[in-house]
Amino acid sequence: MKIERIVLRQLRMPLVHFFETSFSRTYERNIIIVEVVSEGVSGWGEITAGEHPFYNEEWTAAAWIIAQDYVAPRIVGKVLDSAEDVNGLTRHIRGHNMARGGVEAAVWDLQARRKGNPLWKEIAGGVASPARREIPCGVSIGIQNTVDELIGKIETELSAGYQRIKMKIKPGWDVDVIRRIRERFPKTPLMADANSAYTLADAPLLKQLDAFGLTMIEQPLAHDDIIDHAALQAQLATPICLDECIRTAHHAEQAIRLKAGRIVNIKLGRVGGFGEAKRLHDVCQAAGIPVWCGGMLEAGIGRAHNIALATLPNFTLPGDVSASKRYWKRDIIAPEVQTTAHGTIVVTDKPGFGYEIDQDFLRHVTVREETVSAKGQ
Ligand code: OSB
Ligand code: MG
Repeated sequence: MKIERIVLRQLRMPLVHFFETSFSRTYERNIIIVEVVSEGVSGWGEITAGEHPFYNEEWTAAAWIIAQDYVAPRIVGKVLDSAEDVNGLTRHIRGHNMARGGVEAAVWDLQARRKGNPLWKEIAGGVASPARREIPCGVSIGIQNTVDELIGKIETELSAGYQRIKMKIKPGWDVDVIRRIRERFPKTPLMADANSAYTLADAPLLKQLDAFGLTMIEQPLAHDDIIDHAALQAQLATPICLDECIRTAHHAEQAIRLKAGRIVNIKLGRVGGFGEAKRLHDVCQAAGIPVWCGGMLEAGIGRAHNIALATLPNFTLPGDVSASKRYWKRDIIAPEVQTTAHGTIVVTDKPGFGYEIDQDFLRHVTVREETVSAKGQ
């Protein structure tokens, strides 16, 4: 497939409710959407960088420059045998996996649409049906102003059917909060995500969480650390799930070798797209490490890509893939992503990522647009 042009669009979309992690509170997302065009067909991807370089080193403004000046020019004008090629063509760009991954995912969507295949089929190498037709869904609930507000949110999500509750924690919003939540919800599968807010010196505090039967604690230590996580895991009964520190399949191999965690959260952007996400999935599967699909407050395109990813066989745990309406008054895809009463998303058989772009609304929320074309065109 000859890539004729890549259109980048920056969107501004207010969240229906602020989302607070240990590193910041977000009210509005600035998302970059990638459209890759070949012979009249468009493939779509989403760059999942946040508004600030706090989750990892990427953020919208930098991701835009990397996508426009480094990633797109290496893809536009090329004839690709497969979407697999994008990773190799951009791998020498150090870091910036989200910018690379948004473009890579768009090329996968393009490839699927050109063949009339659903994206899940394309990424799984043409299998007749996905490993699962319904994706088990959990929710990630940010830090609230009060524990009572958090309890209210959990009640809402459980009555919507979601299968597990993830809470964000940070120093000062941890053991006492989780204790109250566990008392109020004795049987609910609960987990906590610290987004790197602690150090190994906090091991005694984190050990107190063992009393609450959490299914896992996500990325308690530094965003780039594996070694201290191994030391911490040796002291905790609660399984550690790694997020930020796993950016490649090779990182997962190293983390598994060191016993730095027992579960891995796979995010398409963080690892640079479907090619690396699949390799990472396979490494974990071979080692008996279950994975689940993480989220980055995506709009519909990123959400739909996550659904496709979560059909792969080792995504056995509920992910942070949830309904559009939890984040958006109106999404940029139609229909919006919806969940069943038992907390699943049903995978579609439509071509590509399986939903339509709501072009009117996309235009409405676009604040910046730039096209990268092949030289001489
Ligand atoms: O660490 O999983 C995370 C959102 C922004 C940045 C990091 C994370 C998150 C989430 C949200 O937990 C998951 C979602 O998109 O629902
Ligand atoms: Mg996380």
